[in-house]
Amino acid sequence: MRSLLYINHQQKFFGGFNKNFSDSKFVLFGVPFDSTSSYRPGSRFGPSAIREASVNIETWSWRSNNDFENIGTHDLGDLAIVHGDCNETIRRVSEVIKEIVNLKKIPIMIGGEHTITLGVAKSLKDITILSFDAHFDMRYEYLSNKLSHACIMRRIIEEIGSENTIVVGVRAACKEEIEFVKNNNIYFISSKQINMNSAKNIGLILKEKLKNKKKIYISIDMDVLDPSYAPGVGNPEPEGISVSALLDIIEEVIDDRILGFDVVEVTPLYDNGITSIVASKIIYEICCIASRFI
Ligand SMILES: [Mn+2]
Repeated sequence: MRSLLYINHQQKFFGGFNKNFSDSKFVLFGVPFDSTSSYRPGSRFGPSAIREASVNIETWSWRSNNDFENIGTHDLGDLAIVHGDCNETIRRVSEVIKEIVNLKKIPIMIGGEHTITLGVAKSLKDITILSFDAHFDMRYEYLSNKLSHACIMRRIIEEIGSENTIVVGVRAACKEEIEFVKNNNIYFISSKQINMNSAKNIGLILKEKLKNKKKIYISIDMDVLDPSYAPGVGNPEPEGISVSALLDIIEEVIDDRILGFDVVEVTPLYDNGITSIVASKIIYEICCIASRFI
């Protein structure tokens, strides 16, 4: 059976290897769920596309002077989701996140549609969610659905409070959302503010804003990036930010308070492969940056 040596299992795990659970600070899982996508579905295929991309790029981080291979993750696999049942899927996300955090590990969740982040807000207390997103996602309901991806930050605010919710890179909104943001004093930074300034300075402003917060969770909707960097998303929006700007900002805000992060909305059906690669790169970089502090 010498020929079995030629069989390659590396694409099963993020990064091409699976560190054992007890030695891993980072614990990754996929949530292949896209029940409420209103435009371009397919983010249920995101986790496997991101894993496949991850084994095809290099792991050295020039930002951190470190190698993701020195850090690694334990890849749990994918959550058993319930297609069509947002409530149950979100409940399962929240149970898994709670257990990982209770074990003093950092969860990395790969989506899936953005709705899954509500599971995080439901399971963790005293957190601030820093959401990188082209959209506010703050409609009260969308197409008669209060659990739509287009309402998810509104539901998150109901869980953790408007003072603990920050949206960065936003550039798409409806009138209802603009009024809601104004009335509730929600802090946001538009993509225009980022594109007209140095991303590092924007990061420093955010760092200051976060200075009294206890725990920080980062949610990255890939549509925060300009569609030229990340075409494979459910709702692309022009005038986004660059990959470098996103990582420059993240580099300034991450410290030992990071509780976990997610990368959502990659839709491989509309991708030329780049979006999954960028998603993998973002995960590698965040792990390398966070490892300086934890
Ligand atoms: Mn979005």
